Amino acid sequence: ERIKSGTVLPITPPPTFPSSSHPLWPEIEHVVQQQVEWARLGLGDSGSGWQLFAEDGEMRMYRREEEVDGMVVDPLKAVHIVKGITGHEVCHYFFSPQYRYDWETTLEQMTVLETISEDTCLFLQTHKRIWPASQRDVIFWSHIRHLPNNQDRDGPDIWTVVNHSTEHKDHPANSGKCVRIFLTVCMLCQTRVIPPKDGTPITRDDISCKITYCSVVNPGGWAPASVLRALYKREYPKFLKRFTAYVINQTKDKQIMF
Ligand code: 16C
Repeated sequence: ERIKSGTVLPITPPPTFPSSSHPLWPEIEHVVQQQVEWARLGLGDSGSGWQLFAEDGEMRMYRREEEVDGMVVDPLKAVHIVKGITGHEVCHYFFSPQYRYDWETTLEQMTVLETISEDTCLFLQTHKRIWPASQRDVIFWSHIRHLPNNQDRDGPDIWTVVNHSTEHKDHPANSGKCVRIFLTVCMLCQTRVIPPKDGTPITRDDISCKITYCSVVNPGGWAPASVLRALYKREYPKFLKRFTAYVINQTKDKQIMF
């Protein structure tokens, strides 16, 4: 139906490693589809409603001011173009638990509560406390997916990671010292390759990755709007710059992972 009506939004193919019997699976399918469509829309026509709040080289970060019950839940969209790395590499380092302490500076502790399948995990994370607010924790499933481009032969493949809050019976929200955060995050990556004209093999100089990072975080408990917005303004650019530099550094002497 979508192909007939000519829209460019992808139909999300089934996952490479089906975990379709897991109780979370219908939600994962739905949220991944929705987040990929939202990320691919970019800023929409003329970027309406999106405020640029940080810019550094190719990186641009936009937010919309939104509050729910007086609590800041500003949606964020960031776009970045990074030379020398692929979307598969970006998503691999973003998804895989073994690298998280290397790049996630606000992290205090990370636990993998469940490995649902090779492409889907359940995480419990506690983050550093910002005085005088209470410490925050979060439980989310994380899913990595390759979306091959079979509709537009010239268009790039997509790799994505989607993180979305969920519950866990052994870790009820707000039962200990932490206030539970709720989040939805999507990292969407498209790789551009310009093969050398002389026919020599593709090197890291010939590739770049367009990253779209979208996030909505509900802080879970009240914190002053000005403090939260100042925190976003400082922490999101810091995260995306540090994380992409980390991927460049990790991959520079390795074979390109397309
Ligand atoms: O997407 C990112 N990371 C993923 C893997 O960890 C995942 C998790 C995101 C958790 C985001 C919540 C972070 C809460 C941090 C609390 C503040 C600590 C600041 C300490 C400063 C020394 O998707 C990358 C996430 C980049 C995070 C940017 C910061 C977002 C601030 C959210 C504020 C929440 C309320 C804080 C209450 C005062």
